[in-house]
Amino acid sequence: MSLAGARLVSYHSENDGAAFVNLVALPDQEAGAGVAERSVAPMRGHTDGASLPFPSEFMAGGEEQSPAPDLLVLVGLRNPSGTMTRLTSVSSVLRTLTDEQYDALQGPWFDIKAQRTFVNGRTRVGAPLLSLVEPRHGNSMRFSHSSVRVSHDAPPLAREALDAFSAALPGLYTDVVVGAGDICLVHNRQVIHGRAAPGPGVGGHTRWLLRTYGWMSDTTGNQRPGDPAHLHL
Ligand SMILES: O=C(O)CCC(=O)C(=O)O
Ligand SMILES: [Fe+2]
Repeated sequence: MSLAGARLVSYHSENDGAAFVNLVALPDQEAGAGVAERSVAPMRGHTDGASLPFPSEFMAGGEEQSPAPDLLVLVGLRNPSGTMTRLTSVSSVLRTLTDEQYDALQGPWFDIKAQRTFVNGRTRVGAPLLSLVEPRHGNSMRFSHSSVRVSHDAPPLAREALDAFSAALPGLYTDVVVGAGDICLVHNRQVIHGRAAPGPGVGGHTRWLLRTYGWMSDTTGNQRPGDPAHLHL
């Protein structure tokens, strides 16, 4: 993390603030059918914590929750079947859009539901998906196929832009196998990530990654007094 100029961050509202989370196939009996099913399913492209503020929004004040992670860190423990992590740069997707679509993604036209793993997560309403004003972060995107909808008062161009962005993604991924001992750092605003299906089976030799998040040095969040340095609201 420090080689990347970053520090570890976790959120009270996700996994009880755990700094490291197991991405591993979960058994029905322990996790419940829905969670168990998702743990072995493919994930379409997204950024993590998409409903959380951009750093610029947090700095402007009035935000309860801390900014979304700058970095997603995947640590491979085992991946014998070579399940692929799928990555594409936001800029390569944006290049396929018209200027009007690109502008529309920066408008307050989108509602973003909280990621399932965040408890009591609020929907962000009437917000942009693309920000060009994040310090040191260039084109900054938040996105999820399932959690982003156009707001009711959005112009047709907003839907067109969202549809175009979503449709361009599948053709642009680079597949990376995060194997045992690999550490994959993903810029969570400049890169869209997803994965192929880890496939059936629990335990034994099935895929197991650890996931953690990072912030770059100039990103700040909301802390409770007495909490460990990495833990934020
Ligand atoms: O399993 C993976 O490779 C990625 C999982 C992921 O993106 C997530 O849990 O948000
Ligand atoms: Fe993710």
